[in-house]
Amino acid sequence: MPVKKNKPANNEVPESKKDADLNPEKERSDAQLMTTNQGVKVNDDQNSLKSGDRGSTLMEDFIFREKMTHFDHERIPERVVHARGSAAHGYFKLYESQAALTKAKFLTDTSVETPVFVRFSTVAGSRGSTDLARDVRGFAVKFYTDEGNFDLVGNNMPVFFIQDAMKFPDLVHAVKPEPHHEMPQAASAHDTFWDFISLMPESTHMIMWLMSDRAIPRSYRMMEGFGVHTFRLINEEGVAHFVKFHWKPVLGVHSVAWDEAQNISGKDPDYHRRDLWEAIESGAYPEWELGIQVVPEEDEHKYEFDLLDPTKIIPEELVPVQRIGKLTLNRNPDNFFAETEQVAFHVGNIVPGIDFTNDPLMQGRLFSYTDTQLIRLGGPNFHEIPINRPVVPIHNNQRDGHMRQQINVGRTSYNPNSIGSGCPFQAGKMQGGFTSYAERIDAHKIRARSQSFRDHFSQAKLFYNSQSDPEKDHMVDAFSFELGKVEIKEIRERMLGILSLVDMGLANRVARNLGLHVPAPERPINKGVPADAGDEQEPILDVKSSVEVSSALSMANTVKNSIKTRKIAFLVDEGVNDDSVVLLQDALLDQGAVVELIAPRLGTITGKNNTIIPVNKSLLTAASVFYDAVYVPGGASSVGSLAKDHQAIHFLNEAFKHCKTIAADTDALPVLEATNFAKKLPVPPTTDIKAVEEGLIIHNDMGVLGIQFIAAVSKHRFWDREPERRVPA
Ligand code: HDE
Repeated sequence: MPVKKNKPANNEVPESKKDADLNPEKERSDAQLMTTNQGVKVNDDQNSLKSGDRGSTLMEDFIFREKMTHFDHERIPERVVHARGSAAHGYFKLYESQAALTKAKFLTDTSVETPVFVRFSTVAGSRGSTDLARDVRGFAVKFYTDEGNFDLVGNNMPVFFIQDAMKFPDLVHAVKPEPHHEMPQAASAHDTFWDFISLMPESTHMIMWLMSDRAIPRSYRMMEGFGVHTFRLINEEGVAHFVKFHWKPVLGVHSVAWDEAQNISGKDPDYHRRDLWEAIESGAYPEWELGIQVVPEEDEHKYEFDLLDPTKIIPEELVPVQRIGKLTLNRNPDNFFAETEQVAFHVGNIVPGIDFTNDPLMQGRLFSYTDTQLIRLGGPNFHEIPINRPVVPIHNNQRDGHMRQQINVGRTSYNPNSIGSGCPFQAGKMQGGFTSYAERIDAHKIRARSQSFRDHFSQAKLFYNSQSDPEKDHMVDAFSFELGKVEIKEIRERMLGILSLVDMGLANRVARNLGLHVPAPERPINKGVPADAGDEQEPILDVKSSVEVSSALSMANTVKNSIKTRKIAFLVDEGVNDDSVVLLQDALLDQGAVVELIAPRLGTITGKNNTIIPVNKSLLTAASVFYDAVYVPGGASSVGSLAKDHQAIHFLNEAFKHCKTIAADTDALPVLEATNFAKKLPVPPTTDIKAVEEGLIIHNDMGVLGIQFIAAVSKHRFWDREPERRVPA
């Protein structure tokens, strides 16, 4: 039975046939008429049935009751984590067969385009919370393969806070708004979170990622994704390899500044959702390459970390990432609820050729996802919701339950049977039936953590040491901000103790901002575990990472060769030099950037050559934080007006503070001279080198200005400007 993925038949009137004639007596086709959910035509949708024209509403009004009952239940419980999300459809295409590693068809057949649905999310906030919270981002991919659904339910950070799923409810209770007053929303900067973290040294590596700029992405399209756990790939011969999955964004990995993130949260909490939606609508399809790190089974114990420990990466210097295919998102959902909200991902959805490992975090997840979806999606049949259905037919003996869609025919719902001719039969190995990897297990039943999981600092150090100076500064700021919001001094001190075991310089800088001293280092242990419970009280091991610096961990080394989809603001007013506007606009659009003209008011303006130019946004609704760069064209009257406009000057000050490229025609200099960074302006005309080093461009040759501007915008940000940024904005 072929599965219809989207748009189940409904009676919606197609957009193009919208009819403004609301005359109730007009002849219409049945398809245009309203019905109840039982298909009964409704003749009055405006009034309930009453006992007299001023009488009470009658219980027998089935039309009213059905409408209201449905409305009452329109909301389903939000996800307990990852509640805030946005998604899109697309496809995955393999570059080269991976048959040597796996028998999974979507990873061996390069002719197949596997449909996917991808949902990005924040973790801690509620459904309506801001996109720009400092948080981990979910990166969940459902591959609708010809052998069933494979879900790669990952994050934008390659490690996790805890090593055992047993601790997940505690972690989430600690980070969610505090239970007595339900504050703060979508924020980790509060006592309970840092209380927990400071008592869980295993979270130290993840905390480094969370306090880095990875936690405030510029766009979902510009972040990496990771499967986190080590999985297994199994080939036709049954040979297994360990594998880590990566998603590498074609546009590179970029973030915003923390001050900017906070600003965006107020001005457009839907910033990432809008960005994803608009990019896809405009045809600038987001793309990621799928990468794998492969470790042969015999190398399981080769490294100083345990492959099963989800608080560890495999540094790319030890095992390079091979790029094996590309994911492209090319279609926005038709209906947010039906698709983005109702999609149910599960780490346990795997296909033949892929298998689990004994990572205790992964093992716990295998239970949690179905369990949570049973309640969230109202029963055991959520796999029948269109977005969750596989593209291959389903045949089994599962029956009935809440909201069953399938009408099973016949007498048999058991196996083995003879009455139903034995159907459905089990698929033998030759017919692609799933067989688990026959891992040898010979062990005692214990409730404890492996010794090999006891190093909590080597990779936290590796991460910190791999950051560029601006990135380290941002981490100091982030720790200072978050711990500065913590009210209990002992928690702040305990955290400083943990930081001192990562890097004394980091701990001292944060301590200074908190007005505290770094306490004498104490070897931390996982606190609160009774001495007789396993061996949790054992000290943490002092392991040294065999890689000291990994360039893949710093965003400074990411792809910086394109301005595709970057948003550029042109600040304009009456009398603007329309030649400059058109020339630069054309050059930028040609490179795939998005240009918006911003003026003191909406409508149109007249250029100095009398061109009528439509304005996209007014200074009242636009803000510099929505753009990657700003350009101020010349034109005496426009320049004169903008130089006096406090909103235009604020726009520029803020763009400077957030280290963005700023360009102006030489005759627009008076506008830049009215800013707080006037003293830092280069003497025009700027050189190519200076432009790319500093991101400040002043030129009157539009050809040169265009080249310098494009080169500078592709660098993303000029973080080196920050130490001097003490520019009020
Ligand atoms: Fe999840 N996680 N998780 N998680 N997770 C959920 O499932 C859970 C973990 C991740 O867009 C829930 O349907 C446990 C790691 C994503 O719909 C829930 C543990 C990683 C999403 C759940 C983890 C993730 C979820 C909530 C510790 C990265 C959103 C709603 C053992 C590899 C998927 C739901 C979407 C969602 C449990 C840890 C990624 C409660 C118990 C590690 C991207 O089942």
